[in-house]
Amino acid sequence: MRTQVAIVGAGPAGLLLSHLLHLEGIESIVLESRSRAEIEATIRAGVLEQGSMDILNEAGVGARMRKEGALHHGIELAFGGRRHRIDLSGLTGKAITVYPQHEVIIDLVAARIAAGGQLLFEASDVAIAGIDGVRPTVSFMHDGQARRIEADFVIGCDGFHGVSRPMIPAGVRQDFQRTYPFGWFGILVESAPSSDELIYARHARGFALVSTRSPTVQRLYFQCDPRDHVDNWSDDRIWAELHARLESDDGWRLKEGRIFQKNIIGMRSFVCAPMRSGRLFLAGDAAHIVPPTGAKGMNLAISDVKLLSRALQAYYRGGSEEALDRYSGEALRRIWRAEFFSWWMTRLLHTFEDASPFDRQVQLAELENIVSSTALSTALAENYVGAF
Ligand code: RFL
Ligand code: PHB
Repeated sequence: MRTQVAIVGAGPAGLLLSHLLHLEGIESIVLESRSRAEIEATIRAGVLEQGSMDILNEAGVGARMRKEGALHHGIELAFGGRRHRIDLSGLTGKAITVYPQHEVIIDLVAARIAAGGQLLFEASDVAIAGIDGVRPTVSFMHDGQARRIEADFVIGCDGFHGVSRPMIPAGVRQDFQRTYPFGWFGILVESAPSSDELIYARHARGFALVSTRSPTVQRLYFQCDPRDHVDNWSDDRIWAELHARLESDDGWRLKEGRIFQKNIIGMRSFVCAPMRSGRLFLAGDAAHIVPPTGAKGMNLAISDVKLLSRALQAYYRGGSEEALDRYSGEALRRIWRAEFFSWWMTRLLHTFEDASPFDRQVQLAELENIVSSTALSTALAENYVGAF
């Protein structure tokens, strides 16, 4: 098989890149190891920055997001028994949309298929070769047959555990990382929303987050031991923990409902630089990971591929590799700012076992400072909505 751009991975990065290239008349093939049903049902992110919404709208895949997504103009920070609103729109002129990642995936898959795009699901043994030449290849197994794609470029959009990043030689690549000594316990609940806006809560027992998926399904998280098991957490224990962490002086109370999914996720910060080796480019989680506290992961994947699609467009229009040469540096500048914000929000809101009583008081003082200063609230809001 022959194509212009071979894309490994059908997450938000790979699917959107393929669609953006298609809109510019550039041909691509997307290889995905999982089935369509699986990628369309995996519950992950929920928050889209305005810039991400703009990109999805411009790409013509935003109709359902505009209809079913919930526009949020603020978030709340809860600590010391009180909730404090950060007026995202008032402070930045921008908003966020809560629209689940798997719905973005459903919309992108439908758009690719409607446009006659080549999407190969359940591809296994994916191997990339020849990235130092002008005709890199991707070989794989599909429908019991060994297949090979010859392309001009290979784009690794295969997430943190994919096969692309290890292709960048160790001598060239620098990995920056930090793992956190806690994880998030996430649940999906059948109930009406407890709050009109997301609540990020700092409590002596640990962090908690009240998010939403739809008018009838809610997404809640609480800080936990990353080695813990969901089986250790009965529904009653989960509700008791969430009520304790979200206790409030003003009579507000979290709504309970039927819990129909429980999972534990680890937390890490990670950046690989450069995001390129020869004709191989990385985008999204394949190159960088943020802890979910800043809600940045899917947004970074979207902004990476926007940049990369423009660079590929410049190449195919005029043959110049200049924009491709600038891709890694330009993407990394934005990525590091999001890495900073996600690390900072994580540090601000979580309980650290080794924190001294002094550290805990300073953490509370920092939160007090943020909610009582327009300058500091604005800085948080600008980072949260991605106003840079
Ligand atoms: P993905 O989504 O991981 O997609 C990679 C795809 O590649 C496939 N793959 C392969 N295919 C072929 N061959 C191989 N060898 C392959 N290896 C892997 C995989 O099956 C998969 O389909 O990466 P992508 O596209 O870069 O997108 C990144 C986002 O998914 C991720 O950053 C976000 O989900 C992170 N995230 C959040 N981001 C936000 O912007 N806002 C949020 O509110 C938010 N909340 C979250 C999150 C991530 C979470 N988890 C589970 C880590 C909340 C959670 C709980
Ligand atoms: C989510 O709804 O899954 C979500 C929202 C905000 C975050 C992380 C995850 O910071």
